[in-house]
Amino acid sequence: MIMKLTKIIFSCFIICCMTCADLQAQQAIANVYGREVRSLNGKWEAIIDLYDQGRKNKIFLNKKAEGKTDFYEYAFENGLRLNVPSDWNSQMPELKYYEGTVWYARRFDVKQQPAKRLSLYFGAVSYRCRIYLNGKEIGSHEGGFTPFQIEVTGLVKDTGNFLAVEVNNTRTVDAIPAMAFDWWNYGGITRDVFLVNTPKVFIEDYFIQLDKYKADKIDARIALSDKVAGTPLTIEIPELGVRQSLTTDEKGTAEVSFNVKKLERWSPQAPKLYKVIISSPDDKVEEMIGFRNIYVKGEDIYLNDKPIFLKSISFHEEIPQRKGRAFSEPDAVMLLSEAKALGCNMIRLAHYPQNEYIVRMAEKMGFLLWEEIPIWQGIDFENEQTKQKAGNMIGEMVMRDKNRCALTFWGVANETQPSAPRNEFLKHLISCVKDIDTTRLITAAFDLVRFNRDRQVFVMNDPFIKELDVVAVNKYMGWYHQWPVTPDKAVWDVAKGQPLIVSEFGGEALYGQTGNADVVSSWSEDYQATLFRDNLEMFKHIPNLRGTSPWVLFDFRSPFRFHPTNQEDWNRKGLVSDQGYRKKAWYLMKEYYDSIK
Ligand code: GCB
Repeated sequence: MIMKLTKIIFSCFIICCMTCADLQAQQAIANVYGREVRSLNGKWEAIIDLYDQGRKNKIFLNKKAEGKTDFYEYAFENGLRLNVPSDWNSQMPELKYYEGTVWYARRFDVKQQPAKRLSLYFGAVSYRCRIYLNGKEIGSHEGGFTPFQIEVTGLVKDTGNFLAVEVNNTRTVDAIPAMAFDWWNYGGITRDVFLVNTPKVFIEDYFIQLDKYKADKIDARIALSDKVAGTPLTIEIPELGVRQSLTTDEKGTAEVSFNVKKLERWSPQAPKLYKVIISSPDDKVEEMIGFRNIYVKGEDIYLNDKPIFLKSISFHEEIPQRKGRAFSEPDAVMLLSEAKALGCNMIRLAHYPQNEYIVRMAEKMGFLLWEEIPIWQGIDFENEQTKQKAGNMIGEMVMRDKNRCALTFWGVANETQPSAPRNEFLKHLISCVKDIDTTRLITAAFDLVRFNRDRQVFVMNDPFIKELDVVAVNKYMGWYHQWPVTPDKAVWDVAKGQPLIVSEFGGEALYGQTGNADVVSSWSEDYQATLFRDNLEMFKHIPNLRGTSPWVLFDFRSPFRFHPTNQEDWNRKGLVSDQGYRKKAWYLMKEYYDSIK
């Protein structure tokens, strides 16, 4: 069952109001890429504001000196220009490690149509921002990886609008992620910026998917932007001969379930998508949607009623050769093609919601997806505000991607230690997800598996796993952990009765480095290959293993990693180097995945 859309929008809105005294941005419209949009991407003017003086000095007013006595110690014009979308770190050597505030600004003209509504949409701004239009603050947002929008109907002029965005990526203890994390703290307007034109009353949201267990029943819910009862809506799926009529209730929402014949279900082997058209008297939106069943029974994960083994891989939203964030469709093709070549049927999008180009392209190319928010170690689970923020963030992620049938897992955490506040926090996240979507599998990755010497087996003790559909374990045998027994004796007794995924394993190797295949510190491809061979052997002794996800597809940039010759700010656990060359372990993994039918 899918929950009421009005409730979704409402609960997210309430959370926004609770967590921030400022004008909070709104929940983004469903399927912005299927709307009438105008891109505001391109070169923006920028000011680096290390000491946070810009707000105090109201530089968003962009005043010009007049008369004899005026002067202003700033100007956006004729200064630094930064690309949007993109991180700032990769655009100037001085900004490589920058953490602080950067102001972005641009002008635009727009003819506001009388019968329309206009909104500003941001795919993501990292990490927090305030938005100013024509000298007035109109919204703010926290969270570097999820979209938001701000309605600007009536706030724009036909010509010469001045849009300024104050972006800050300072790490703080109450943020998500918090003070330390193993990836680059990219700042900036990292995803698309659009002006979105909609009718006055528009189709704000919809959730259309196959019933969790039935192969021929589609459940659909639609929400209008306004609480207007009696509005006729239609859902069409021309290829299936579907034309369903609905009428909105007093909340402006409508729902229907209907049966379909000859539906071809989406799968990694045949990623079939159907054109779905949703219309109201004033509005029409369409997108490609796939249909599939995914559920857990005992220790198995079923896709379209057949048990499946997840041949997964992780990557960060980063193009290593460019040393910057991925933000475009070609970037998505590059990252995903390498995963395809490896023989994967799933991607664990590490460790935060990645851009929609990646998500949509992954679905088209036939990858199941695991998506998570950056609840990555070191989170302040006792902070109520952080908990509310995390709930808001996970809500924004689920809202954006709930119509992607590829989405299989909502991940609620990575490597957390048991405690009452942690449990409460994660339960809150699960309930925020389930407020919107009860059909996907809930998971979290743990790093608590230990070898029990008395029983001579690997075990894990975290009662929280009972809250999850699938248990995931990050275990770095041969890297952070020495082998207590030989890999052929490494038997696991972990999460019995539930499906288990080894969601991370691996070790570092500098591409092209040869060395002793037994010596960890050789940082060689040879040792990395040994490590993979050993882990693949161990996997035979994990009875409930239903998927593996090596860490990681590409070497990625991380200030965590400062070994002068082997790392130089790179985490070298990639199966592929920063220059795109495959390491020896890549071929072992490929062979393993190809052997699993
Ligand atoms: C982990 C983390 C991942 C790190 C990785 C590593 O357990 O989940 O984000 O990058 O280990 O390389 O240590």
